Amino acid sequence: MTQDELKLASARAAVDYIAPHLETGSIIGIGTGSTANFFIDHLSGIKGKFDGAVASSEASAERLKSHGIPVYELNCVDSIQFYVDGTDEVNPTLELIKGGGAALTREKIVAACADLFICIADESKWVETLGAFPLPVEVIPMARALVARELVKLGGDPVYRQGVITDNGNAILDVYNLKIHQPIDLEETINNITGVVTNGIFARRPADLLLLSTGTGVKNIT
Ligand code: ABF
Repeated sequence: MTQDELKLASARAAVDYIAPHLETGSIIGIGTGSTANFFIDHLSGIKGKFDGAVASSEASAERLKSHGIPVYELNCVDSIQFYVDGTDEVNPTLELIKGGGAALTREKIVAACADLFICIADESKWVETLGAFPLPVEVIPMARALVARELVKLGGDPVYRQGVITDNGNAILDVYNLKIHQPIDLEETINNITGVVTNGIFARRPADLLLLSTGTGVKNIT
């Protein structure tokens, strides 16, 4: 199977997983990226079974609207039943590195509101230890150099993602060569650097369920 076929299988599995639980009034949180796009496209087939969605990016909001799925502001909904999103890396305790698509802050906010966070991924995203994928850090633009110096003190090699402005108007630093053996500690340490908006470690609030697509089928991992 190609990587896209694996992503599609994971996205389909997520729709199959949530469909029996949806009811009038259900709101689904939607991630960003190519796997999330497959999920949005497949979700449109059951759009009558839930009320609408909250999107983690302008791109996902546009895609949802193009399918006729209502998109709500997060501040206007009481609860999010499921948050479904892809990832850049996932470890055996379902801690993640996210943010390759620059949507990490909104993704983390929507995930924080969700009753159940379902991560959808192909097997290339599975790692024993997080950190081979450069860690994205969203920063207030005027603090970019300050934050970069602090990240070097933590042992990382930050690289400014040229030409990228997040949906929140901020910059992204991609941090190479971090060994992330204590994901919760590092997530908190980086978040405490003045000028950091958020970082792409999702460990304080990891995924609850991973639908990992492999050549022999989709595995449900909790
Ligand atoms: C989002 O999309 C991100 O947090 C992650 O960076 C990326 C994964 O992309 P893809 O699904 O295209 O591999 O979920």
